[in-house]
Amino acid sequence: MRYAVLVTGPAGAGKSTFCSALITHAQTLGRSVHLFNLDPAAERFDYEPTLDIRDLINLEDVMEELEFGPNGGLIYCFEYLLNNLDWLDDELGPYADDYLIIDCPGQIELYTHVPLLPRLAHHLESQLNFRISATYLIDSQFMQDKTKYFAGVMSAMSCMMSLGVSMLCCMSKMDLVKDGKGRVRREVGRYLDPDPALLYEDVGASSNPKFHALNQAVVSLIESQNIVSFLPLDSTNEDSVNTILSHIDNMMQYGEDEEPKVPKDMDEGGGDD
Ligand SMILES: Nc1nc2c(ncn2[C@@H]2O[C@H](COP(=O)(O)OP(=O)(O)OP(=O)(O)O)[C@@H](O)[C@H]2O)c(=O)[nH]1
Ligand SMILES: [Mg+2]
Repeated sequence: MRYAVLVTGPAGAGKSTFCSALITHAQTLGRSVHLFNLDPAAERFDYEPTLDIRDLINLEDVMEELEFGPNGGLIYCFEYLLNNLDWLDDELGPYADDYLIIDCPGQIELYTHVPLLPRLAHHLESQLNFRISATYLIDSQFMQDKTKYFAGVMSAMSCMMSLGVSMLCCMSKMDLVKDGKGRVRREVGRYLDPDPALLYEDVGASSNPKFHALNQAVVSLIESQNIVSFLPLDSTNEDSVNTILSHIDNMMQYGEDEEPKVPKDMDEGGGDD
């Protein structure tokens, strides 16, 4: 069995940092994990990816040669990948029993408007025998009031619906929201697993009255679906990364019938840089 976890979330949420922390940690556990960079615009990595969309197509070249702007260029890159999935099949050939951590780009519309991730997930599952899950990261710095919380929840839900795989929602950079005594600041902490009663209260307090009914409907949705409580993530803390890894493993039922493996020698860089 092969496993892949898509690390998704808006720009700057901490996806690449989390990927590096996750790989570093998994390797200390003796696990064979590989980074797959899916961001054609990525510039540098703490951790050299084993698989890299930039080996297939590079945003800079597309913008230069085809005279696309950055967004059109990105979409072109993904359409190119989807039309050349045999490249992926070849690249993934040598990693038969491995665990892939897929660092996704931060443009949310790529998850929903362009069916890149859903189609990629489907291909990995149905053609390449992967078990897939996803994490969705939201920056805790934005979780300071109810409207931002709603926006975050809605974007997480839309990603979950378009991907159609089990998804873990994380609030990233939790080290930045501690008070002087190391406790998570209250206004952020309450959005980790929010009490609907509090959200209802908030709804009445601050927003434009025109939107009360809509806001209340969103609160009921959050309450009834119970799918978007967030796990705290601090990529600078190995215990925190370990907790998230355990949740991901559980979601994919990783290791229920496997032995831990010694990491394989990886093909350094996969060609010229
Ligand atoms: N303090 C702290 N900073 C973090 C953490 N995770 C990420 N950062 C910082 O947040 C910034 C963005 O992190 P990235 O990992 O590049 O975010 P990303 O989601 O990959 O960004 P894009 O690929 O541009 O969408 C960087 O300056 C990181 O150092 C964290 O857990 N704690
Ligand atoms: Mg990144």
